[in-house]
Amino acid sequence: MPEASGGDVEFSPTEWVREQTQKVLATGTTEGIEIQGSPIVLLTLRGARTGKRRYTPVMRVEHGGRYAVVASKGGADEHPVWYHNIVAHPEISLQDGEVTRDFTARIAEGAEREEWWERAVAAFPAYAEYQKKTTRTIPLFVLDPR
Ligand code: F42
Repeated sequence: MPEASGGDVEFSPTEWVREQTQKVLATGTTEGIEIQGSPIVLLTLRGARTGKRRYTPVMRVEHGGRYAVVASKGGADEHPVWYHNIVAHPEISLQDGEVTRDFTARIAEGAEREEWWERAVAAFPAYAEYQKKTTRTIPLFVLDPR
């Protein structure tokens, strides 16, 4: 298991996020990791500037083999840095349980966003509170399998 950042891989500077990420890499599964009783998935992204590989855990929002990714950052007023990484490099990987698949991410808008936002809040009710905390519309990416 990679213990520290370096080379082409960078881990989150936030300790609890880094620990959850390294647990997934060490055990080979996202199973057993929950926040407020909800499961997570692990994204592999490319840094917008550096091109380095970055792991980003997010809540599991799944429907019919497709996923949504919610750039909530706990209701902060700015997008998480990884939002910009996905916009720059939308071809990403997602690990759910032991399975890692490749997807292309795109921002959802209008009715499609509404539909997925409801699924997201059902999967992780705190998203609704996060949206109330900020004036920005929290971005939601839909992942299409590729
Ligand atoms: N965050 C969410 O937004 N939504 C979720 O559903 C979510 C769930 C979740 C579940 C488990 C868990 O452990 C964490 C979870 N998080 C969730 C937190 C998420 O993983 C991120 O930690 C959080 O959203 C903050 O993201 P961030 O990208 O803003 O993080 C900062 C602290 C960070 O890591 N910064 C890096 C740094 O080194 O400062 C980013 C560096 C980076 O990406 N650099 C780019 C590059 O090219 O390498 C360039 C950036 C640029 O400026 O162009």
